[in-house]
Amino acid sequence: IEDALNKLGIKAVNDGSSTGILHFSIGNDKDIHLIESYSPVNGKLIGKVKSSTKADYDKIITSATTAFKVWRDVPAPQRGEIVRQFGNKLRELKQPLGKLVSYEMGKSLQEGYGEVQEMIDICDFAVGLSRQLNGQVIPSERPGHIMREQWHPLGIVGIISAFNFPVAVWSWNTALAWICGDVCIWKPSEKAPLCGIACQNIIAEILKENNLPEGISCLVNGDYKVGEYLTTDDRIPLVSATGSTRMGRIVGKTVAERFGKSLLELGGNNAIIITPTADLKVVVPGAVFGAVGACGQRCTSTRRLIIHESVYNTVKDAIVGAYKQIKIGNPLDETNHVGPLIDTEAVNTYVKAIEKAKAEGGRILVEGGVLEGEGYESGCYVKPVIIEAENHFEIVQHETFAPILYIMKYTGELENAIALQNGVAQGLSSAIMTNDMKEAEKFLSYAGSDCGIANVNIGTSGAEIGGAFGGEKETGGGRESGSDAWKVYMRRQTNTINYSNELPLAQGIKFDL
Ligand code: UN1
Repeated sequence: IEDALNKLGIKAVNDGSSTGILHFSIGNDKDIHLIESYSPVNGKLIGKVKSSTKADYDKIITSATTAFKVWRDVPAPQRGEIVRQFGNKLRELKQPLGKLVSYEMGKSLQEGYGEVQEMIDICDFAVGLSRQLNGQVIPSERPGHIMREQWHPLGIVGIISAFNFPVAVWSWNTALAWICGDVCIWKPSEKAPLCGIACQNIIAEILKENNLPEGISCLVNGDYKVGEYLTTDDRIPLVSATGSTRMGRIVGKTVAERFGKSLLELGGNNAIIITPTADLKVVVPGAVFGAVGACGQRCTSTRRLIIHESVYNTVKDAIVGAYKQIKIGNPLDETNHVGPLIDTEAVNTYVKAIEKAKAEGGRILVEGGVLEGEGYESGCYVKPVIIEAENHFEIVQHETFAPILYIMKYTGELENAIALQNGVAQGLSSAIMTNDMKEAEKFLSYAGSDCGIANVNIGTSGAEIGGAFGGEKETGGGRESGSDAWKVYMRRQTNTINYSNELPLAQGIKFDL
């Protein structure tokens, strides 16, 4: 990992001195608070990062404000060129950055690389988009008039991201925000601060090489208190926040109070419906990867399987059988499927959730437990669990960020499965496994899944960047990444232009003087 850190320009420190906020001075010494980043892989300290003070924040916001005035003057396709260079740098650094993601956050190395690939993909997408921030021309009801719509940069975009996708979620926001002409201030999760510094180093170098102000990309570190600097600051017109519903409720309210916009990407409680015609070859890897990938810490992780009674036992046996093959261990070893949870607090939450499910009447099909002994010294490795449960159990209604899969039966028609699937407070991702065209279309119809993402014959996780990503209900309603998600990073302006010599009023109103 030292080699990866070196390539990413991070000097690991174990001596109490600080790293981070590389581009802004450190403020008053007595205010210094260090965030320690421990790897869940082996429990070792990777480094310490200085938590931003209010004084740091004030400097940063000034730097961002000045940078915005420069950046908005740069034509959009040229902004795209900067993002293209950023994407190329990520291609070069995919190995070390993917490795750092895996080491600091604990997801498998493959998934760490996959996350960096998502960053590269969104950069490519943003480069193309930088020539397509098109508005519309709208026919006017008045003679000699024309209407049009323009998209202007918003200003400073605040980004609050979670530990589970410590680099990709930032890039989905920032790559789009940049080509839109915005500048960004990012507060990464305090559980993965080194990933934040690595990304900041990469973009800072590119900005420098292009003689652009460093304030185009700013980094602040710290916990929710630092997040509050962003949410309460009316110089920040948009705050994009990814994390728990609890966090989103506070962020949404605080930002709305000052009439800011927020883009919320919150919890999921994602289900796969498995119908009588489902193909087991697709069901098993789809469900298992969905449930145990990133150790159940994706917001798109599969939490529930809703299986038709006629195939219930067959599907259950196949999935339980597949769980026996899962190898749990050091995520940097590519023969392992599942790495650790983020920290021991997450382990406690996992343990408690299993107890609660049992107390509510859940039946354990694959036993869980915290792993001990050689290779598991960090105390963060747990066994993926399968529990037969009912949808209405309180614990099933709740998102637990851990590899716990609840399975349940539906009887009769697909409508019954859809009712279960929609019968939770969250609305992020959903899937149906079926070879029946009518069932697939019904699931995708207005009467089907109520989620932002609805898939057919693939699982709930692993979305491509080209689509808009996000969900309804307690998931927060935000959309980021592909499709026309860019529009949230811009302000829309409607123009009516009169090129006649008269001044006719709209709606035929007469106002003769
Ligand atoms: C998240 O967990 O916050 O669809 C994002 C997926 C990934 C992104 C997940 N592309 O699973």
